[in-house]
Amino acid sequence: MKFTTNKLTMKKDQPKNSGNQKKDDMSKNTTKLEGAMTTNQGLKVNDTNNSLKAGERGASLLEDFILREKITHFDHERIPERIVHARGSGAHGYFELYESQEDITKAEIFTDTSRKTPVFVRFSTVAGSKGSADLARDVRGFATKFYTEEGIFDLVGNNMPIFFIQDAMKFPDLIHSVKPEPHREIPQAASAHDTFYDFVSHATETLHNHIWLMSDRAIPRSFRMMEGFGIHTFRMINKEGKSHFVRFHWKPMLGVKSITWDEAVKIHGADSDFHRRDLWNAIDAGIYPEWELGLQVIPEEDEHKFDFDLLDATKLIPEEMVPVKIIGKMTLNRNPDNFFAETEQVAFHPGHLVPGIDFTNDPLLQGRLFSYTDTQLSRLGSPNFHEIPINRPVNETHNNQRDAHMRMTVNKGKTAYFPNSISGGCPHLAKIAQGGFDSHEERIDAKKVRGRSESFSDHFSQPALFYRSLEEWEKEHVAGGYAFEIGKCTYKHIKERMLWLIAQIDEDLAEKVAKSLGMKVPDDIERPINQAIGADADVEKHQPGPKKMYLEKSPALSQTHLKSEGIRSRQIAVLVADGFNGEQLETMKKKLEAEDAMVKIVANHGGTVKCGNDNELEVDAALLTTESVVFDAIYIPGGRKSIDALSKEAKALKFINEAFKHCKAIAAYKEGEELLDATYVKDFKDDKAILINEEPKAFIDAIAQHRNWDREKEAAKIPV
Ligand code: HDD
Repeated sequence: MKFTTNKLTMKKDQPKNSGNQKKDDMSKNTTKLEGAMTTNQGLKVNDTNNSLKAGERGASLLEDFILREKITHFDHERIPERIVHARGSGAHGYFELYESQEDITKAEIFTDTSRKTPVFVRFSTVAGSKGSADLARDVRGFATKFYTEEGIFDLVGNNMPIFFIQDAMKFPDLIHSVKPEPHREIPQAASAHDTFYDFVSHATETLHNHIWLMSDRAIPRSFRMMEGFGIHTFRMINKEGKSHFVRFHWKPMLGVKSITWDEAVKIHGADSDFHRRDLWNAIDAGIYPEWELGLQVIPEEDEHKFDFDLLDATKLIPEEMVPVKIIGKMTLNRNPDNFFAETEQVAFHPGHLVPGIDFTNDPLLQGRLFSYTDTQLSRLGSPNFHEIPINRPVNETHNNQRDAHMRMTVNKGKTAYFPNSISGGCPHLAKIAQGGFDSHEERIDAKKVRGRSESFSDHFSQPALFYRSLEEWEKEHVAGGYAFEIGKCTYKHIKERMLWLIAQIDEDLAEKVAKSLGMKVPDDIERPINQAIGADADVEKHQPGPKKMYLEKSPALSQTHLKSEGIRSRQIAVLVADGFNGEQLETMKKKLEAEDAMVKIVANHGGTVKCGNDNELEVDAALLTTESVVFDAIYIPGGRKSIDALSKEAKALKFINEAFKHCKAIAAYKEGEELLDATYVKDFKDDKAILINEEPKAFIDAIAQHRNWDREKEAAKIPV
């Protein structure tokens, strides 16, 4: 009898040698939807709709193993979500090195320019559950898995260059305070509540990351428009064994762009998957997001030359003091085939390293090195999580670890120990010259203490530097962020303490926030705050001293000064009704699409919409199903009938008013101007991002500016 293999489970999805080692590796486990349906045991199934019964109306039979298999599998389909960073979106891509960095590292990904190293990146929010909305005010995770030929290297960072706390010991407290309050599980994916501010106001080391959280960095326009940071100081080790301190930076080619808080609130309802969809759609359309990788390199001998401690993860190293050296580029060019298999099961770990990269003694990093493997044991259920295809290295692994839940590898041979003679000594040890990892030798001569270095004590200079470095519009947003969040707290003493702490960062800022809250900035607060909290020693030690002024400003901290590239992938709504001017639309559309913008037809109804000469166009979104907050700009072509119809549609007017309020570019042509006259825009026609009867180039330039923040104060008065 001839044996046939089952197509569904055995068919390899991708050919070998696609040019991407990880894609080829994943193909071993990737299936296509074809062939006959079978049970998990390979038995062909001919009815998946009806259970086995005693008579058609009779009781179901326990014997029905097909029903039992289907339901049992379904019952167990969920795994625990990540304790933090539960909500995330991933994509595949590759990293290319511009120039060898052999002076500082022996890592092959950073020395061999001929390599195209596969990567998988997962972006995330921190506080919310897996199903929470994308536009929460939150830090964003930016975790990159490099599948190098020397093993996995994970850069598990965030979109802000610093962290809330200095020692991993405090991480559970930080996270418990920001997560929904335990008695009633409210609020979801939001830091604006009592317990978080109780913690922040008593742990002043949080204030730096916290002011970033109040800034626009916490409400990005897109994952593709965020920076990424490794945060900790790492080490790089070269062939000679010399160590340099290094901080990692990802710089997005599309620039760093954010939205307003009012938009964030509305996007929650309009499209709670906004960031996930945006990433997927851009990659699907071939507009691949790109980041350059940069390094801040500090020679070991300069370790103590700074006004802060390089081991303190709540401090950034201003780029003006140590420039970021750009060394390569990452491109994300492939969406996952299966969310669960890839984005959910991917397991990052700051301790996944390759030779040439090593840790420092940063106490936050040191604690992380324990936490990440530990969490995978409960989340993925077994120490074999490294065998899951998305986590598997592209190079072969050999060791004597065996068995445990869900072991996939069939380890041949009689021995599972080292040293052995029976298996010829294999797996044998790798010599350092042949790529074996060795930890950097560091002299440590110290007493065993449970404590923190005095050099970590300054909690106020850097939040102040950040605030000073922002442009006026960014400062306004920070003040608005504080006012919203503290305004949601219900304890007066927590609000007062926050105001007092903000005043230690910047008095004007505290005054602004206090005014919005209808409160006064207190002259002082009681110290120690409360004998009962047991944090007195800590609190006493970290009272604000004179702020250090190592830089007046760091321009690199403001979004305004970061590199930005045209209007690629920007979403432009063309607002029309039947009878619009097709030629005007075509002219504008061609120009926008030539710049890789994504043009969407938004009409007052679904289906198709007719232009003046009766040609029909597919509608991308009816006004009924969309909101202006999901677009970057609006174009209104002329056409008498179209403009007359839209002028009568309340939703069309709201669409324009809201886009205007959010400082977006709006262009109108011929009769289109009359639609603007029916909105609040009529009083702002000389605004630089309101373009009436202008060439497409002027519109493109205005979109490239992202927003016209100059109008924000006035536009904020618009009641939409
Ligand atoms: Fe963490 C996940 C980033 C401190 C413990 N962390 C996690 C993820 C990111 C970060 C991006 C999501 C990875 C993914 O997409 O799967 N974490 C950071 C950064 C930190 C940091 C930039 C400070 C600089 N983390 C930190 C500390 C601890 C943890 C101090 C514990 C002591 N982090 C975890 C974790 C998670 C995690 C509980 C949850 C899911 C996971 O690891 O795989 O172990």
